[in-house]
Amino acid sequence: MKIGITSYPTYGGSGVVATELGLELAARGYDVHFISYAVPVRMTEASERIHFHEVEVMNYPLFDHPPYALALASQMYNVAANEGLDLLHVHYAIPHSVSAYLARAMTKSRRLPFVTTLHGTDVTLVGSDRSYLPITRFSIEESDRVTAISEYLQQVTLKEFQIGRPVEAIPNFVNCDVFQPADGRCRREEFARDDERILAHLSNFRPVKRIPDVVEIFELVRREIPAKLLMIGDGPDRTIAEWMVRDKNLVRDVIFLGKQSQVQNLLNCADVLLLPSDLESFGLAALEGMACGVPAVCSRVGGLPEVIRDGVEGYLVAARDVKGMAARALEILTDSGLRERMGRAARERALLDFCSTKIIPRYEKLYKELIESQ
Ligand code: GMT
Repeated sequence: MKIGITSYPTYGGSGVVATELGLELAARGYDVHFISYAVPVRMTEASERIHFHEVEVMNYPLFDHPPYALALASQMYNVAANEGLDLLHVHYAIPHSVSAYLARAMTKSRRLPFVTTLHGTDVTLVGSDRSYLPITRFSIEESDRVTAISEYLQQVTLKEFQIGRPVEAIPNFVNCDVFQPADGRCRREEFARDDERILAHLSNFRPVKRIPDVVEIFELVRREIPAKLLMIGDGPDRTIAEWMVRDKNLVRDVIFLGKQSQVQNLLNCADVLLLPSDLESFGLAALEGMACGVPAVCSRVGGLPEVIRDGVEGYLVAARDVKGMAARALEILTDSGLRERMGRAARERALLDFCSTKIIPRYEKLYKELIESQ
């Protein structure tokens, strides 16, 4: 089967999920064609079954805003025709599902079906903005199949977005062989002394991630115990975080690591992961930490309760309750028995419910049904 995959290639969960899906499918014998404006961040493997087709956007003085959605639709159409794609699978509705809709309409010789996977802000934020709402709703309604990455997002899409068609919840996944507790893969001594605990945060540092809260939680923890904070990722709120760290005299204790592709090697060093977001439709970082046996302290928002159960694989605390999150992090960090129990539970839950071996077959089934129904 030949599958075209489109996502944002930048540092963000939807791009990571789309790329990992492509790599997993290629490993299972599918021919995967990534179609985007840049090579996706986690596309670190090369093989004869993994192809990349760049979308080039022509710039012209008349265009204040280069028409990326149209360039993407043209490239989808070209790749589908030249490579004989069986289907397109787009991640993040805006503008990818609109481009796929156009590519399908342009393909006259046969039907080129497309699947849209919703990731969160395409529905909760961007899609519900008045200017994008009608086109987003339209392209979701017109998709041949629609999936959402959590039950929470499935319900939001159906109810608040008033989508009158089935939306299947297929949770995000992680490769449990790549993400696993592995002694020695991260050299703790590079970041902390033996008596120091390590907290980690992993995101694209957008305002929704509450980066200042991460620093404040760490400050409260640091007042009580020796500790280090690993800040993995980059984005708009890195500057404010760096300023806060200087202002709070924490420069020696907070390490900004920037965008990393092998995040598992760093998560292996962490004793606890902080994810205090205002909203997460899923919270892929929490799952990646879980698979590495790292408990998380997260906000009780969106789809996070589907990933982390309060008191089992970590703790859920009301969003913006910095003191509450610091207290929960301290509980984990000061009780090695609890930390080990939660870490084991996290790994077990990842193995049981979220490994790629469990989730990829659901996408394969969906593709097969879709092709058979054409
Ligand atoms: O959070 C973002 O930066 C946007 C989006 C993305 O494109 O990365 O993230 C969403 O998709 C991830 C992967 O499915 C989920 O793990 C995130 O929870 C979700 N973000 C939000 O809902 C805010």
